[in-house]
Amino acid sequence: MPENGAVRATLGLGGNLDNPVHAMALALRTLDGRDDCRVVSVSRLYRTPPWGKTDQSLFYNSCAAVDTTLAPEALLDVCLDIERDMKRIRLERWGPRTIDIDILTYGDLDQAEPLLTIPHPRMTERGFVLMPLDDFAGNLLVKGRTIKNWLRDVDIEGIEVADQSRDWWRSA
Ligand code: PH2
Ligand code: MG
Ligand code: MG
Repeated sequence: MPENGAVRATLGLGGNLDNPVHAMALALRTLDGRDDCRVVSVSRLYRTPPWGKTDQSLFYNSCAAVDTTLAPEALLDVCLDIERDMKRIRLERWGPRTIDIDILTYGDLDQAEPLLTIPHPRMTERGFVLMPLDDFAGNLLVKGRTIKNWLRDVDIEGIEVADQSRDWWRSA
Protein backbone atom coordinates (compact mmCIF):
# COMPACT_ATOMS: atom_id res chain seq x y z
CA MET A 1 0.00 0.00 0.00
CA PRO A 2 1.26 3.48 -0.83
CA GLU A 3 2.18 5.74 2.09
CA ASN A 4 0.27 8.82 3.39
CA GLY A 5 -1.72 10.32 0.56
CA ALA A 6 0.25 8.78 -2.27
CA VAL A 7 -1.44 6.87 -5.09
CA ARG A 8 0.03 3.86 -6.84
CA ALA A 9 0.25 4.41 -10.58
CA THR A 10 1.56 2.02 -13.20
CA LEU A 11 3.58 3.12 -16.20
CA GLY A 12 4.46 1.52 -19.50
CA LEU A 13 7.83 2.38 -21.01
CA GLY A 14 9.16 1.61 -24.46
CA GLY A 15 11.49 2.70 -27.20
CA ASN A 16 13.28 1.54 -30.33
CA LEU A 17 15.74 4.27 -31.33
CA ASP A 18 19.29 5.00 -30.12
CA ASN A 19 19.62 3.34 -26.71
CA PRO A 20 16.09 2.69 -25.43
CA VAL A 21 17.26 0.58 -22.48
CA HIS A 22 19.39 3.40 -21.18
CA ALA A 23 16.57 5.88 -21.82
CA MET A 24 14.06 3.79 -19.86
CA ALA A 25 16.53 3.22 -17.01
CA LEU A 26 17.31 6.93 -16.82
CA ALA A 27 13.60 7.78 -16.89
CA LEU A 28 12.92 5.44 -13.96
CA ARG A 29 15.89 6.77 -11.98
CA THR A 30 14.73 10.34 -12.68
CA LEU A 31 11.23 9.55 -11.41
CA ASP A 32 12.58 7.74 -8.37
CA GLY A 33 14.82 10.70 -7.56
CA ARG A 34 11.87 13.09 -7.24
CA ASP A 35 10.32 13.89 -3.85
CA ASP A 36 6.83 13.28 -5.23
CA CYS A 37 7.45 9.89 -6.87
CA ARG A 38 8.85 6.61 -5.64
CA VAL A 39 9.47 3.65 -7.95
CA VAL A 40 8.20 0.62 -6.02
CA SER A 41 8.32 -2.16 -8.66
CA VAL A 42 9.93 -2.59 -12.04
CA SER A 43 9.32 -5.45 -14.46
CA ARG A 44 11.94 -7.47 -16.20
CA LEU A 45 13.16 -5.97 -19.46
CA TYR A 46 11.52 -7.22 -22.67
CA ARG A 47 12.35 -7.17 -26.36
CA THR A 48 9.16 -6.94 -28.40
CA PRO A 49 8.13 -6.96 -32.07
CA PRO A 50 6.74 -3.58 -33.24
CA TRP A 51 2.98 -3.37 -32.85
CA GLY A 52 0.73 -1.23 -35.04
CA LYS A 53 3.33 -0.07 -37.52
CA THR A 54 5.37 -3.21 -38.11
CA ASP A 55 8.12 -2.05 -40.50
CA GLN A 56 10.38 -0.66 -37.79
CA SER A 57 13.00 -1.97 -35.35
CA LEU A 58 12.24 -4.18 -32.36
CA PHE A 59 11.22 -2.33 -29.23
CA TYR A 60 12.39 -2.68 -25.68
CA ASN A 61 9.54 -2.47 -23.18
CA SER A 62 9.07 -2.49 -19.44
CA CYS A 63 6.52 -1.46 -16.83
CA ALA A 64 6.85 0.10 -13.41
CA ALA A 65 4.74 0.94 -10.38
CA VAL A 66 5.21 4.39 -8.90
CA ASP A 67 3.80 5.74 -5.65
CA THR A 68 3.12 9.40 -6.25
CA THR A 69 1.55 12.43 -4.63
CA LEU A 70 1.18 14.04 -8.07
CA ALA A 71 -2.26 14.34 -9.65
CA PRO A 72 -2.61 12.33 -12.90
CA GLU A 73 -2.17 15.37 -15.17
CA ALA A 74 0.93 16.46 -13.23
CA LEU A 75 2.37 12.96 -13.47
CA LEU A 76 1.75 13.03 -17.21
CA ASP A 77 3.57 16.38 -17.46
CA VAL A 78 6.52 14.93 -15.58
CA CYS A 79 6.62 11.95 -17.96
CA LEU A 80 6.37 14.19 -21.03
CA ASP A 81 9.17 16.41 -19.67
CA ILE A 82 11.38 13.36 -19.26
CA GLU A 83 10.55 12.27 -22.81
CA ARG A 84 11.42 15.76 -24.09
CA ASP A 85 14.69 15.82 -22.16
CA MET A 86 15.66 12.62 -23.94
CA LYS A 87 14.96 14.38 -27.22
CA ARG A 88 12.13 12.12 -28.22
CA ILE A 89 11.21 12.82 -31.81
CA ARG A 90 7.51 12.43 -32.55
CA LEU A 91 7.41 11.90 -36.28
CA GLU A 92 4.43 9.66 -36.82
CA ARG A 93 1.82 7.84 -34.79
CA TRP A 94 3.14 4.50 -33.51
CA GLY A 95 6.45 5.22 -35.27
CA PRO A 96 10.03 4.94 -33.97
CA ARG A 97 10.87 6.70 -30.72
CA THR A 98 13.74 6.97 -28.24
CA ILE A 99 11.33 6.72 -25.33
CA ASP A 100 7.63 6.63 -24.65
CA ILE A 101 6.25 6.74 -21.11
CA ASP A 102 2.53 6.05 -20.78
CA ILE A 103 0.41 6.17 -17.65
CA LEU A 104 -1.42 2.84 -17.61
CA THR A 105 -3.35 3.09 -14.34
CA TYR A 106 -3.62 5.58 -11.49
CA GLY A 107 -5.07 4.02 -8.33
CA ASP A 108 -8.51 2.85 -9.39
CA LEU A 109 -9.19 6.03 -11.34
CA ASP A 110 -11.36 5.68 -14.41
CA GLN A 111 -11.39 8.85 -16.53
CA ALA A 112 -11.78 9.64 -20.22
CA GLU A 113 -10.41 13.15 -20.65
CA PRO A 114 -9.24 14.47 -24.03
CA LEU A 115 -5.61 14.69 -22.87
CA LEU A 116 -5.47 11.70 -20.55
CA THR A 117 -7.57 8.57 -20.56
CA ILE A 118 -6.97 6.23 -17.61
CA PRO A 119 -6.75 3.25 -17.72
CA HIS A 120 -4.71 3.58 -20.92
CA PRO A 121 -7.29 2.78 -23.64
CA ARG A 122 -5.18 0.21 -25.49
CA MET A 123 -3.27 -1.41 -22.64
CA THR A 124 -5.51 -4.48 -22.48
CA GLU A 125 -4.83 -5.33 -26.15
CA ARG A 126 -1.05 -5.16 -26.01
CA GLY A 127 1.20 -8.05 -25.08
CA PHE A 128 4.16 -5.67 -24.77
CA VAL A 129 2.30 -3.91 -21.91
CA LEU A 130 0.54 -6.86 -20.27
CA MET A 131 3.56 -9.18 -20.13
CA PRO A 132 5.82 -6.79 -18.21
CA LEU A 133 2.91 -5.57 -16.07
CA ASP A 134 2.14 -9.17 -15.09
CA ASP A 135 5.64 -9.40 -13.54
CA PHE A 136 4.46 -7.40 -10.52
CA ALA A 137 0.75 -6.61 -10.97
CA GLY A 138 -0.88 -9.83 -12.21
CA ASN A 139 -3.83 -9.33 -9.86
CA LEU A 140 -4.39 -5.65 -10.69
CA LEU A 141 -7.96 -5.15 -11.88
CA VAL A 142 -8.41 -3.18 -15.09
CA LYS A 143 -11.82 -2.82 -16.71
CA GLY A 144 -13.19 -5.66 -14.62
CA ARG A 145 -10.48 -8.25 -15.31
CA THR A 146 -7.05 -8.90 -13.87
CA ILE A 147 -3.88 -8.29 -15.87
CA LYS A 148 -3.19 -12.04 -15.76
CA ASN A 149 -6.61 -12.69 -17.24
CA TRP A 150 -6.29 -10.08 -20.05
CA LEU A 151 -2.88 -11.53 -20.88
CA ARG A 152 -4.47 -14.87 -21.84
CA ASP A 153 -6.25 -13.24 -24.76
CA VAL A 154 -3.43 -11.29 -26.42
CA ASP A 155 -0.76 -12.16 -28.95
CA ILE A 156 2.62 -12.50 -27.25
CA GLU A 157 4.44 -14.11 -30.14
CA GLY A 158 8.01 -12.90 -30.49
CA ILE A 159 8.13 -11.20 -27.10
CA GLU A 160 11.34 -12.14 -25.26
CA VAL A 161 12.85 -11.40 -21.88
CA ALA A 162 15.98 -9.34 -22.55
CA ASP A 163 17.03 -9.05 -18.89
CA GLN A 164 15.71 -11.29 -16.10
CA SER A 165 16.84 -8.91 -13.40
CA ARG A 166 14.28 -6.58 -11.85
CA ASP A 167 17.15 -4.18 -11.11
CA TRP A 168 18.26 -3.63 -14.72
CA TRP A 169 17.17 0.03 -14.48
CA ARG A 170 19.51 0.88 -11.62
CA SER A 171 22.64 0.60 -13.76
CA ALA A 172 21.73 0.58 -17.50
N1 PH2 B 1 4.57 1.57 -28.82
C1 PH2 B 1 3.76 2.08 -29.71
C2 PH2 B 1 3.47 1.42 -30.98
N2 PH2 B 1 4.02 0.12 -31.11
N3 PH2 B 1 5.26 -1.69 -30.30
C3 PH2 B 1 5.99 -2.23 -29.34
N4 PH2 B 1 6.46 -3.47 -29.47
N5 PH2 B 1 6.31 -1.55 -28.19
C4 PH2 B 1 5.87 -0.28 -27.98
O1 PH2 B 1 6.17 0.32 -26.92
C5 PH2 B 1 5.08 0.32 -28.98
C6 PH2 B 1 4.79 -0.41 -30.14
C7 PH2 B 1 3.12 3.39 -29.49
O2 PH2 B 1 3.21 3.86 -28.24
MG1 MG C 1 2.59 4.45 -26.12
MG1 MG D 1 2.90 8.02 -25.02
